[in-house]
Amino acid sequence: MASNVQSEALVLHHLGNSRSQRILWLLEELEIPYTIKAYPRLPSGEAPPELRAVHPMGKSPVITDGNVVLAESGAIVEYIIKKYDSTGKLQTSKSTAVVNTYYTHFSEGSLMVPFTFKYIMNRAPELGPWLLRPLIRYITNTLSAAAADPSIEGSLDMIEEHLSKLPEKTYFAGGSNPTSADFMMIFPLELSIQLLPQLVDTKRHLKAYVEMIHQLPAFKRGIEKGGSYSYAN
Ligand SMILES: N[C@@H](CCC(=O)N[C@@H](CS)C(=O)NCC(=O)O)C(=O)O
Repeated sequence: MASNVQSEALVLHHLGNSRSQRILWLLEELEIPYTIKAYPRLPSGEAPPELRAVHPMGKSPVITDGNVVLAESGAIVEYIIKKYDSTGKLQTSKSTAVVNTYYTHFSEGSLMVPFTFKYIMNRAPELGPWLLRPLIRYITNTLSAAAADPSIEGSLDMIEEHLSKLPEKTYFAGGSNPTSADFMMIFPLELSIQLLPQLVDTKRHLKAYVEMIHQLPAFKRGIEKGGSYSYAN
């Protein structure tokens, strides 16, 4: 084991095809002991009520670690690195720290916001009366394309420019090791490739970055342990 910190009590409360995959990759990078408690999604795709018993938000990821119960993938990533990265392999340097902080928080604070809007718009028709569903679908598709896609496109343009300035095969913050920004950014970049391929098509640095992460042994082990994850094909 790479760490001598006691972490037997660390449990990842996991949903397939979710942001929880970020935490699996991180835990595999650190090679610390942990347990996965997997929850099946409801037929609607929502998290089952059992997750609410772990944390009031009822979403994944959540970790329990001794007395600590922590939700929010960004908070979890920062907590785990702070507590368990005893060899310093996931730390930033002075020159990469600010960029790392920015992208660690940009991921959920900005980039995931329009994706969440798209997800809600996509689900809205099935919640409406059957007869009106085609009309609702038309409206939600229009809103999704008009309100969310331009925002995602702007973010992806910024990311492509950022990555294009980094030497090849470096991580998001510009160093030679992954840092919290990588664990946070991979998920929305995978979503972009899967859901909006037309926006990513010409972004070769972004695609090369995602491909580099997908080839990492720790990332692959995380995929094997997590069960279902359809964003890394
Ligand atoms: N901002 C939160 C979002 C958590 C979240 O929305 N998780 C989704 C999976 S990616 C979830 O649990 N969805 C099921 C549901 O909302 O019922 C984070 O970064 O952890």
